[in-house]
Amino acid sequence: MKALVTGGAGFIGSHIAERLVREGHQVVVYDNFSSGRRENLATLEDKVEVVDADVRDAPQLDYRMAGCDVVFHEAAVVSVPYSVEHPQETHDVNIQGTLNVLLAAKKNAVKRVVFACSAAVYGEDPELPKKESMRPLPISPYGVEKITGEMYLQTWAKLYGVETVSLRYFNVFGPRQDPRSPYSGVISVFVSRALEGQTPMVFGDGSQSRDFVYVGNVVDANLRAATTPGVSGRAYNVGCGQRTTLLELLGMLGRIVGRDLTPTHGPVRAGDIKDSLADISLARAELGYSPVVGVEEGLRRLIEHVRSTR
Ligand code: UD2
Repeated sequence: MKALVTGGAGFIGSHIAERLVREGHQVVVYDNFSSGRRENLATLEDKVEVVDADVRDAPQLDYRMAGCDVVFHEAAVVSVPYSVEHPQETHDVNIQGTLNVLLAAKKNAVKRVVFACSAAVYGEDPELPKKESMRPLPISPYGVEKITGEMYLQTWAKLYGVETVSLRYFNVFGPRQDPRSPYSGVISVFVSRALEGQTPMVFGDGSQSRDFVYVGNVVDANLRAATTPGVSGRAYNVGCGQRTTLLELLGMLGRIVGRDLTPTHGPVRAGDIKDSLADISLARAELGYSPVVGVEEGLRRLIEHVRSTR
């Protein structure tokens, strides 16, 4: 098949592109390189078509989608705090950009669009685990943008016969997640600190928990979402179905790197939720998804990767 991956030079998008190429598919990487990086495509040189363009550029998207069977829409401004500071910009990229993808998909008769949604749609409702049937209650522009994208997808499936699947990612981690941004995921920050001999900083007492999911599992969910029949218009949680506190995470990391990683503590980060956990039974039942790489194994792979690229 021919696939277009928006955000294909980014953290998750580049892993999807890599897997598609490995399976013999034709791939167009569509990325404006605002957070995506050329290095993320190092293994794909000459194997993919790279388009340096923005999802806000509707004519360009339309043009590049010609002949594509599937679109993986990973491009987004992915930071919750950034969306709070810059709601207009994140609206333009995350909502208008998604609408542009869907318009182009309809025009080009793309068979299926798979969308990178987020656990941010659940907001701060303390009920755990999160199930797809719960009412979305986002508490940030980012969460509003992601649930809006998802609703557009559902509408497209009903109105225009473009098949769509939305994947609500929990805390994804793995190689190529940039540790240098102020919005970096906690695992990328902790791993980079651990390997540089620095002390990690925990915001709060470290008892907060997240459903950390290794990027390889997320790629697997994407491929299944693209190819499983009879799931159009649906949304699925993509996590590990297991909760890890930050202190447990540091314990695992310490064992792997062979160092004591007792952290320093700072104030609780504004807007943080306490706990997060996905119910992944729907994805298991309908997509055959299974998070085969657990958190600890994922950490090992990430550390191996970071060490090998230093
Ligand atoms: C995740 C997603 C975000 C959105 C949100 C929805 C990532 C990177 N972000 O945000 O896109 O979907 O979930 O709820 O997956 N922390 C520290 N020390 C550090 C960095 C972070 O203690 O140096 C804490 C932080 O305060 C938080 C936890 O680690 O309690 C996880 O933070 P995060 O930024 O990795 O992810 P999260 O859950 O805020």
